[in-house]
Amino acid sequence: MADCIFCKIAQKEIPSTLVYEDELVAAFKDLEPQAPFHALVIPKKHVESIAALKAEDKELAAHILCDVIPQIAEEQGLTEKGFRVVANTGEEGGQTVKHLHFHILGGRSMQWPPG
Ligand code: IU
Repeated sequence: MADCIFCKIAQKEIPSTLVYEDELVAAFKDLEPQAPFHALVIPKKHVESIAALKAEDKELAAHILCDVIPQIAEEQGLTEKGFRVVANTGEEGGQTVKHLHFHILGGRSMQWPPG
C-alpha cells in the first residue's frame, strides 16, 4: 500500500534492522524498544490487522506463528526464559500502525495486565 510505512520497510524503501526475512515475512527491530529485545514481525503483503485476516491468509498467519516467531525467539535466546508476543488490534487495542505486526518482546520480566 502506497502510504504504509511498514510496506515501505518490507520493500526496503525505508531502512530497518532486520532480524528475519523470507518471501512472505520480514521482522525488524522496533525503533522504540520496550524491552532488551523488541522486534516487529510483519507480513510483506499489506494486511491491516488481525481483524482483517481472511481465510486465504491462514497459511501466512500459521507461518508467522508456527515458524517465524519461534525461530526468532530461539535465535535471540528467548525460548528458555520466555517472551511476549503482542498484536495490538484496532483503536482500542492500541494499534498505531495499520499494517499487521506482532511485537516480540523479551529479555526482561513482563507485567500483567498491560496498560
Ligand atoms: P502498535 O502496536 O501499532 O502500537 O506498534 C507500532 C510499533 O511500531 C511501535 O512499537 C513503534 O515504536 C514501531 N515503529 C517502528 O519500529 N518504526 C516505525 O517507523 C514506526 C513505528 I511509524
